[in-house]
Amino acid sequence: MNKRSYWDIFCKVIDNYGDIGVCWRLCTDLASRGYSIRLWVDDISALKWMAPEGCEGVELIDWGQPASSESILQLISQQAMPSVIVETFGCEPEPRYLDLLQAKCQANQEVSSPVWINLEYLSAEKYVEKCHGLTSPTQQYPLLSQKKYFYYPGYTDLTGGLLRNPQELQQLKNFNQQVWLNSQNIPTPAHPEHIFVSVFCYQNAPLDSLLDYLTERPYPSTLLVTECVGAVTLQNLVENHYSKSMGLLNIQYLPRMSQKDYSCLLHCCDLNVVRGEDSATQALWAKAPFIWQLYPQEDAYQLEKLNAFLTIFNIPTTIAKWFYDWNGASQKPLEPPNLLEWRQHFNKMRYGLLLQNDLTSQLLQFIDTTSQAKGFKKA
Ligand code: TRH
Repeated sequence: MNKRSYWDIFCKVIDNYGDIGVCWRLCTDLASRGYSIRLWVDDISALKWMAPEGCEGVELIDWGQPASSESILQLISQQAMPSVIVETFGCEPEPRYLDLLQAKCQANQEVSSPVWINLEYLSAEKYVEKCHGLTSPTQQYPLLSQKKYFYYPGYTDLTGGLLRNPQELQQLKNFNQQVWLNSQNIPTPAHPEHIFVSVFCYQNAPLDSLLDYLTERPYPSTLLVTECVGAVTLQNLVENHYSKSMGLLNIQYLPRMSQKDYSCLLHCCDLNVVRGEDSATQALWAKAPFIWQLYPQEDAYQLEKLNAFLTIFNIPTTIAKWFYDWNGASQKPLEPPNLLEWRQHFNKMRYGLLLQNDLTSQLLQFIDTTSQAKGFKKA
């Protein structure tokens, strides 16, 4: 695809940080491959700490601010067509934007119409393979694009893959962990059996399981608690139930960090507790095993998703019990994690996934094939 043409990516922040987290990761990955991106976000507040330095090649459009989106729309009316429109998680792009582009197509039938993608949520469920690449007619905007394509991330070859920025991963392999820990004021105890555990979770997390394991561990451990709603739950639990029985556990509460620093944290730890879909995907690329608290849904639907994930990777029962515990289907008693065994299993999983093409590479290929199929003219 011609790198001179640009992409418009739309994001609506529903709650938490996952929507904007995934969008930002996709944008920076595309920018690092030389593409120009306009990211339309209806609430940019999280990006202030997630991406304080911004990213060359990614222009932010504050879609929630009528004044700024108005002036941007005027600008767009004078510019060339985007080559790709990505609406994330069915968020529906700004209608005035679509009207403008459609009017352009009407005025000049020679103009290249963009490929319209709907990027969906990640799941290991079977339906993902069936639905990946399906289309739906864009009834109101036939001149702009006759259909949009559903793009499903996933864990198998028949899906759209997982976000994994090769350049960033290479840097993470080589970065100096000690220097990074020092920069975050995280002391490293000298004991050879000391472990770092990170936790990023929702407020209903069963943190007592984790605290029981770490306070009973016969060696020093440091629990690194990220800034999240679960941190308050943890603080209350420690004050009310564990204050006199901390054993060799040290707890450190961390401030909000950038997405890049959060990835560094995942790469420094011996066990990561993650939540939602973006942190769980990035934990896959770190060297440590992880426990995943999925985004809680109505009727505990997250358990369906969890079952699919555990099945696809053939996760052993001892590990699976911890995953169930963290997703509202506790199967106590839990055995303390055997980190060596856990690590071997997660490494196998990781090696298999690293053989697959990452999401951005696959998306670029998908767009190229789609553009050729519909006689797309390069800008
Ligand atoms: O915040 P989340 O719970 O997001 C959720 C899920 O993605 C869910 O599937 C979605 O439906 C819902 O949002 C709307 O968890 P997730 O997906 O891991 O996103 C967190 C993002 O925050 C991720 O990009 C990592 C980033 N992050 C930082 O940048 N700094 C930090 O300090 C921490 C803890 C996270």
